[in-house]
Formats: sequence, structure tokens, C-alpha cells
Amino acid sequence: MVFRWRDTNRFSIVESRINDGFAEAVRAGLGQRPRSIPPRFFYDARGSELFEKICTLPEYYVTRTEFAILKRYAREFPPADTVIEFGCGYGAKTRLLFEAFFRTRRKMTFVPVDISKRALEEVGRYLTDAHPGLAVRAIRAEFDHALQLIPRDPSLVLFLGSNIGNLDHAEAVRFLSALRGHQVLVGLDMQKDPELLHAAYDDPGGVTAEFNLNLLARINRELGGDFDLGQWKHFSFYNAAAGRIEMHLISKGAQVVRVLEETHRFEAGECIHTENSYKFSADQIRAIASESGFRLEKQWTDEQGWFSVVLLS
Ligand code: AVI
Repeated sequence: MVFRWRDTNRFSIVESRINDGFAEAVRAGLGQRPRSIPPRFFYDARGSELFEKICTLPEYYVTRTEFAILKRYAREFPPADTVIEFGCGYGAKTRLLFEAFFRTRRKMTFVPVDISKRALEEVGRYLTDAHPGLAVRAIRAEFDHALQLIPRDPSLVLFLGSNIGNLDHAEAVRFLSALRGHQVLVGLDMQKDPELLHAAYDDPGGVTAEFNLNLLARINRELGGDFDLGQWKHFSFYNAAAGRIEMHLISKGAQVVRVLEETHRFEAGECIHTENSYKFSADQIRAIASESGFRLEKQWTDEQGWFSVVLLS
């Protein structure tokens, strides 16, 4: 008999307020100076696909470095009846972690949070198939909104993949503060040679450029915009003073764009700021932990010190 995970009671999915506010964010972001659109809007179906591709690029050391740390130290992570994960994606890390968790446990609940329904279903299918003692209660929602939907019982929360790096300091503290009472495993990208950072966010094959430009394509698709993608250029650089990679879209020439029945004029070289990706120092990690009301329990890193996984409790 073919195992049909959908027929079991071990997988459920709730969806809530997906892509709430895209039109409002674009209208506000293009209306302000400097112009900016929050990075959470990168992830429509095409954007999620491109991000998966970025994760496999040789230049994007982030994914494989974190994966190696998780693989090496998974047995040291604290056991919990319930594991919640913000941003599970297609779950390669999660699969690895549950292999380790189920060495010592027979029953667990997993609450993955993501905006991609396909990703949640794939993770759910794989994990319930692999672990008969696992129930998956997926939440399809933006992270901020999902904070109100996750279980309150003390759980292990996974916030991996340097997702915390896309929040500024105040946002990161606010997000982590809302998780007090749980133990939180956070993956943070460390400050390092800017050459490595530049390559990771501007790969020669142009995948990151396409990922960035897809935001304009998405505005065209969903909000009836008329951005000419050939007139825009991906630009990223490491802002050492702020400790972050910045991604921008730069107008190649003077142009007029219509979005949501409004006209926007761009001069050559004018840009739209689309993402910050913070890179951390040991001191900054300690500061974020204590400002959020957590103790920095443990820290694991790779041999080069490029990436850290920390346990906050
Ligand atoms: C999802 N996030 C952690 C990625 C990062 O590295 O900031 C998004 C990304 N942007 C460009 N490349 C990858």
C-alpha cells in the first residue's frame, strides 16, 4: 500500500494573512526617500525558487556552513516535545535535525512556519513519512503574524539560516523577546572578509541579481506595475560601518514607472533599497541575547568562524 500522508491526522496546515500589505508597502516604499521595499516581499513562488538556487551556489557559503555545524552538533541540541521552526523552506536542515531528535524520542510535534505552501507540504510529507511518531502542524503566515499562532508551551524554536540578519537590531530584539519562555536555536552569519561577502551577494551567474530583480517583476505581475527590468541593475555591497550587506536596485537611466496608478520618476543612478543582511560580531550576539531577555547558553561555530548557531534560553 502506498503511504498517503494526507490521509493521516498527522499533518495539518493553517493559513493566515499571506502577503498582507504588499500593495501598501510598495506604495509607501516608493513614495519615501530613500526608497525601500522590505525583503519579506521577495518570496513569491519565483522568489522562493530563486532563493533555493542561491542556497546551492558555491559563493553563498551561508547554507552549507550552517548545515555542517548542525550536522556535527545536532546531538547536543536540547530535546523538546515540540519544535517550532520559522522559515523551514524545503527543510533540508530540519530533516537532519529530526534524524538526531528521534534517536532519543518516540513522539514529537513539529510546527513549521513559512510563506511557501509547497515548502510546508513537502516538509510535512517527508517528515511524517520518515517518523511515525511525528505530528506536523504547519503555519503558513508571515513571521510576525505567526508569533500569535505558535504553541505557548515551552518548545525548541529554530530560527536558522541567518534569517535574523534580515531584521534590524530593534526588530530582532522585538522578535526574540516574543519567544521568551521557549529555548531558541538561532543561526547567525558572522562578520568576515568583505570580498567573501560581496561574492556571496553578487554571484557571477546572476542568480542573486535575478532574485533581487524579481521583486520588480512581482510588482508588475501583482500590482499592475510597468517596470522595464532591462532598465534596472542589481547592486549589493558590504556596509562595514553598519555591519551589513545592502542590496539595492539601481535605475540605469532617467525613467518613469507607473505602479498602482501612481507615477514614479527615477533619475539615472537612483535606487530602491531592497534588503539588509546583517553580519554579527560576538559582542553583538551577546547584546541581542541579553536585550531580548535571554541567556546565551551555548554557541557552535565552524572552523573558520564564518557562521554561528547559538542556543538562547
Ligand atoms: C533569507 N536571507 C537570510 C538571505 C540572506 O542571506 O540575507 C536572503 C538573501 N539575499 C540575497 N541572498 C540571499
